[in-house]
Amino acid sequence: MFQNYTDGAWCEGADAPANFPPSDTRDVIGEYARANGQQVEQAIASAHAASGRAAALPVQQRADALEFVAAEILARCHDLADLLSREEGKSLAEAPGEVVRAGHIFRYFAGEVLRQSGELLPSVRHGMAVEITREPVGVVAVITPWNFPIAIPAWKIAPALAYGNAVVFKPADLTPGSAWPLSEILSRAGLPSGVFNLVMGRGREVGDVLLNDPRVGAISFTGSESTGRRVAQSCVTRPNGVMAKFQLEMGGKNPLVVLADADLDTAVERALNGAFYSMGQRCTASSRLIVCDSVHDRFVDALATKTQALRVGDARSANTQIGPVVDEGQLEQDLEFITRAGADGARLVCGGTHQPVLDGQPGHFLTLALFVDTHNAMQINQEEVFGPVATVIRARDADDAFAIANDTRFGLSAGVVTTSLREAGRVKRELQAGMVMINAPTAGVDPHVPFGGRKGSSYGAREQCSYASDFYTTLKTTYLNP
Ligand code: UN1
Repeated sequence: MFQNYTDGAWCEGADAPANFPPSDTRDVIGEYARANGQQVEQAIASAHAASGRAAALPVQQRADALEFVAAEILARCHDLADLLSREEGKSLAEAPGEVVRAGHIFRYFAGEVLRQSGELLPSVRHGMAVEITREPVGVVAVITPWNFPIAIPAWKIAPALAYGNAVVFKPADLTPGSAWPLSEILSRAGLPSGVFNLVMGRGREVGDVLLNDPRVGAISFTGSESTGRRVAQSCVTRPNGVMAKFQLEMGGKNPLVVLADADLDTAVERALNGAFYSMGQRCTASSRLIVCDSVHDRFVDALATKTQALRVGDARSANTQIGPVVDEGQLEQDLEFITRAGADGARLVCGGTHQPVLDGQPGHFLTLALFVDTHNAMQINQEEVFGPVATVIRARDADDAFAIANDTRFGLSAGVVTTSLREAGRVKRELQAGMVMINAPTAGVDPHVPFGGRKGSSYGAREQCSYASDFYTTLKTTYLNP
């Protein structure tokens, strides 16, 4: 049984259900403790008591701890990727990339610990000076989704610790297996007791306690829009009247625009990658392919052929390119979206069928769905599916394509495929998204630059890199009159 970690000790949960992998539902990964409310409160109390020690930890020791975690993740990449692939269903071709990214993020923040600085300015009042410094927030709750079960925890926990906070980490209930080794490595990193805590379990139980406890000063959340809204509401209506800081990464309905001058092979490759890799289970997935009229038919033909050629199967089989959907609930949701799109008049070119058994294994397999003849107002183009489902929207020209691309409540990532430098510059200015990808897939981001979106996709400070300090620290302005 895999336990929770509180105040420097491994501890029981209220129960410990088994965790089943999506590629073979007969298999069991392990039994992972689920904390009850009281146990979550103990983890918060332990983080709260340790927050002074976290802030006072000498920077070299902090940097060494993060470097230790980075080195061990990278050294164990093969095994961690195998576990990730087995648990979440990301193919073995993709899983190592996520693990390496987690390692590199810890390494980046190990360096960042030693690069913290402040500012010293002359005051407008004669003889006085003003100093601007950053201080830790205190206790940070990290609430993460199942789709990047090691990289997203890494990009929240590493900066939280780097900037001197204590952490309570609540991984997704579907993927505790990938969160657990990361936590186990952190438990041996030389951090004082209570600085890092792990509480596994369900959002409604564990998450809600974290959201409502006034000792938690900041909540970093990635997940669904509806849960994001709940996080925001509870952070601003805390019973003690003190609002918590919060940072939300939620959905996307990311457009990939294919302009008339695009290189077609590039366009098809970017669309395949963005729409279907990681089973489309990425908030950065290219779910709307907006294609200019003059290249539309050729693009659709080529994309349909390549989509059907992608091999769906057991995530850990060597010739699988796309694994299963993460669980039964997500599969049902994907199928509902597919049925509704058909009823709304979208034409299914290929895929969209559940395969209950593949490679001789019972799993949540879904063939890759490509819809054409869709309009932007259809539900399939307005709601995030979070599955291997892509739609093509025909645009008259570039103006029409950009207008469609922006006609969404989301604004995380947006891509364009073009050979024109002029159009590339225009797209950078006009697309309403936190991240713009020119001739690159909308998904798959670098670890050392800001990550985040606009509109309904995100709220609060950006994640990753030195910009993460905006969330994980609070500024202090000191006036010095010598
Ligand atoms: C990526 O596209 O590389 O939940 C990362 C998600 C995002 C991470 C996407 N927060 O899908």
